Amino acid sequence: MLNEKMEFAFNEQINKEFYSEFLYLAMKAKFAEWNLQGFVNWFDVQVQEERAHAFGMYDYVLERGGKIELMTIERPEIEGDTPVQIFEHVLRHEQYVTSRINYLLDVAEEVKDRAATSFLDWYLKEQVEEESNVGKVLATLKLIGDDKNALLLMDKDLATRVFTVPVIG
Ligand code: OFO
Repeated sequence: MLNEKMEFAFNEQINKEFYSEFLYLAMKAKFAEWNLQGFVNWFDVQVQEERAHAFGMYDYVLERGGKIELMTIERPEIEGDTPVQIFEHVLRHEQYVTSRINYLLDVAEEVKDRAATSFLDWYLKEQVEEESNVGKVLATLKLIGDDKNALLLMDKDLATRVFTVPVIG
């Protein structure tokens, strides 16, 4: 059985993972407008990952005998209007998500839910990977600056990213 505070924290985080899916869907459309199809693919993989993160927690709450309370998903607002600014926003967003996973881990510790701690460790490792991936894309974008040919080469490279169903927990 899940402690009430832990259950609420999981439900909030499920909402934030779905919000991440929405945010990246909005960003995907922005890159589609610019016809940067490799970036579109990158965001498409990101969208699928966020959905998997949300469902991972959803299934876990049910597995623990908890109650799912779905919350309203906020309208996504993209901060910025250039690839660099958008990836700066992605990085800020992922750093925020990392802080939220740390909060869930704090709650798990507070209510002495070791099973939840062990489950959430997967999310913490995933956040390290998320921040690192986004950081690399951002660094490359900053490096290429206004060079359109380099941007197109990068776009080609991002087209190769594939989604693999994560084994969560
Ligand atoms: Fe779910 O990791 Fe990004 O937000």
